[in-house]
Amino acid sequence: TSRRPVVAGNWKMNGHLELADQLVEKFATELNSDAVEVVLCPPAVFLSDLSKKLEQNRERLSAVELGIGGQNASALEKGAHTGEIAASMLKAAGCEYVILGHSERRAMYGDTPELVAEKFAQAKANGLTPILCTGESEDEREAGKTFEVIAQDLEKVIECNGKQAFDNAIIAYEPLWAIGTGKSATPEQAQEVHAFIRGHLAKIGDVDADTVRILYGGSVTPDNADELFAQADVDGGLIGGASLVADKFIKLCQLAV
Ligand code: G2H
Repeated sequence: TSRRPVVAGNWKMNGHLELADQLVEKFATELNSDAVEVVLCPPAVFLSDLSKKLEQNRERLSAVELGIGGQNASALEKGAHTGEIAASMLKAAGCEYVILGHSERRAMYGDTPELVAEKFAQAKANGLTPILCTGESEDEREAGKTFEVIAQDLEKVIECNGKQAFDNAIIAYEPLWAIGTGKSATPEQAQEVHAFIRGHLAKIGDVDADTVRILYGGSVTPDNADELFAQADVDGGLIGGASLVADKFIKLCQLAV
């Protein structure tokens, strides 16, 4: 099976529209390939402007498969929820994707496996492709619980969304100890977990697990990406820090081709 790789930039609470200008310029002149799906996930307030920018440059970017995504979405449809953003609003702002359950949200903003599964449902209902993040902490890895933790995240999503939940979804494996630490997982460590995820999906879901893209995230840089992306079950990356530097991000997109 050939899975088109995905390289997604998670800007987190960083970046500015000038970065988007730099990226558009680079994509137009240095990528010229639709063999990789590129996703930009800036802070939500930039989404509409970014979407317009891409539209204005549609001709120049015609060879590139480029989309935008949110970094989070509400588990609810609408209503009195100050500060929240509905999946339908992300869609209206031009998003095709949304990152869900990033470990920073799980650690600091109350994203439990159940809540993430409900967000996933809202994303799906509004035509967004969820990029579901999952991964173990250092303690969990040392206690031999890596697979258990990840299995629980996947199972909750299926419990809440049905066995076909992952038919149009992306998974990002992000070991917590590798996030923003400069200490990436080794290619072997990543491959082992990615293979587990694919196998587990095949077991608990009713989708062709061979078609599901599984990204690696956690301190990916142009220096370590080549080997990570070369692993059989690694279908690209979710990039934090390096997505904020246009030169590095474009390099990562090229490496994924
Ligand atoms: C992991 C990753 C992007 P970084 O959170 O989601 O960030 O590449 O900075 O480790």
